[in-house]
Amino acid sequence: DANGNRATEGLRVVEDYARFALNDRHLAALSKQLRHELTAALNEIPADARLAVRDTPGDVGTGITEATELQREDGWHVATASAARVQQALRCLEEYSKPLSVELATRFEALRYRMYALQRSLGITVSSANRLHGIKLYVLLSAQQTEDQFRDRLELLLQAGGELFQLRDKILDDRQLLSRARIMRKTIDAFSSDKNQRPLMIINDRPDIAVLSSADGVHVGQEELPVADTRAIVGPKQLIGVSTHSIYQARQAVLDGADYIGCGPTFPTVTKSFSHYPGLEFLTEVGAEVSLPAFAIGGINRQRLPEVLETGIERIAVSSALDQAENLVEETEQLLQQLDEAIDSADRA
Ligand code: TZP
Repeated sequence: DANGNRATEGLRVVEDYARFALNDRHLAALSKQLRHELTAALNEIPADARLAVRDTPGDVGTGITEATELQREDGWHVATASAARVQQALRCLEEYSKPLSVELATRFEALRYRMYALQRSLGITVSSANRLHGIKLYVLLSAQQTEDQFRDRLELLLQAGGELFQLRDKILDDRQLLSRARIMRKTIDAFSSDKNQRPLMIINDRPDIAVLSSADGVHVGQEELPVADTRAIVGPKQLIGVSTHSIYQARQAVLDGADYIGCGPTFPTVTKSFSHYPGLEFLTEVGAEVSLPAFAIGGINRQRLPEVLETGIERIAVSSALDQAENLVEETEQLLQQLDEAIDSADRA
């Protein structure tokens, strides 16, 4: 009875964090589903039997408190402590159910595993929001030019305020790609020596190149390595981004441990051909239920940006808009300004 209360109450605290602090409908729904399934499992033990053994005034544990139980820095620490308590309570339920029913113990065990996954998704959502805080423009760079031209272009983009760059080139051979990635690392480091403040560098598709070039992350598509295998290569610190083309893929990426998602293609684009365009409707779905950083991608330019922002997605990834720009710096600055203004007016509203 005590552990049933502990676990369901703790789950409600976690759910409220997802719902009210993160505005994350997906994670709030998963918390609620878990809470309801836990209640169903607890109902295997009749409610009157549970109430009959309840003796809160006589419980020797209610008076045992540690000072640290009352110290919580912020809402996130409250949610984390609750998530840990839910796991502990589920473990107690599992162990003490064993003499009663192995089947019930197994149900509690399965719920505990789901709680671990939920805790991870919540943790990554919070840490990614911090790591990508304020980053609204994600620039995809191909590297067909000479090394000097590539470096010059990146320098211009950095001066224009670019904050996140992805090296994406499907034509260069491995050695050329690695060499461009290392140039990218050096150019960004020369621009900003503060490791915690410098613009981020992501490598498309290739965790090996991301490691060898000390990139800040790697981006994978639905047909590339899964997140868990990518993580095994790049280690715990690098960001992992995942391309998603439907709300199901977006939800799955959150559960798989992605640090951010790309969502598209939004509009037809010259950069890549697709048979299906999930478009603005998909962005609206993501905006309504996923709080993990999400970048709209595909055919986005200054003219189309307002439609994208109306979906609730505040971040974009662009390639051709800048490739086709007459003035690269001006175009980048204008895009950044448009994104800033939209977020400022949303904040005011
Ligand atoms: N995935 C969907 S669209 C795209 C990728 C990699 C390319 C970028 O689109 P655009 O139109 O060049 O900005």
